[in-house]
Amino acid sequence: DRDCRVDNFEVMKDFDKERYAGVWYAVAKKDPEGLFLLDNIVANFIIEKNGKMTATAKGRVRILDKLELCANMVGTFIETNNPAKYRMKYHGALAILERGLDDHWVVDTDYTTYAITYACRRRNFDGTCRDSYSFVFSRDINGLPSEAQRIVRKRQEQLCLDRKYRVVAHNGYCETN
Ligand code: FEN
Repeated sequence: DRDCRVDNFEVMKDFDKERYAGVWYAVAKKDPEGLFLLDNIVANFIIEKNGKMTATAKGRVRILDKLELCANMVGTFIETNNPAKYRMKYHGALAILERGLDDHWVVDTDYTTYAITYACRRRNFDGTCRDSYSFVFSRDINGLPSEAQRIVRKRQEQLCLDRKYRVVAHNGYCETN
């Protein structure tokens, strides 16, 4: 009954990047395999004068098993035929940080309260996702109102990721480091 094939996931219809721009706080995330941002994740989406979307993201990382730092990541977004489906090229301000090219799908947003994004890095042969990550973003660092939480939970189920998310803590780490 539930279709977990990535190509059949619904994404935001008539996605408007101008309304999406600005600061979003990650309040929950589903991690991919390997290295990732730990917590204190804040993204700032910008529409450049040429109309292209870029973003910066900060988040705490632990490198070399010991050292904690605040990673400053930069993403540039490549548009596709679907306005809610981007390819995101990203890199860190520090060379030790990972770089890559991921999907960046805006699954749902009301632009003023919540957003949920999805990236599938590796697919199984049946079209389901082998390695994904997903963010629940909020305009408010303190989290989402219950109406938005209800919508987000439904979207998480539709992405076949229900109960895979962890809360993203915010303690100001990346404002001082
Ligand atoms: C997103 C918001 C829009 C802008 C960007 C986003 C994605 C950021 C990603 C960050 C990955 C960070 C990693 C850090 C790292 C969607 C939030 C850009 C995908 C992988 C380590 C950890 C340990 C180590 C080296 C590097 O590289 N961490 O020894």
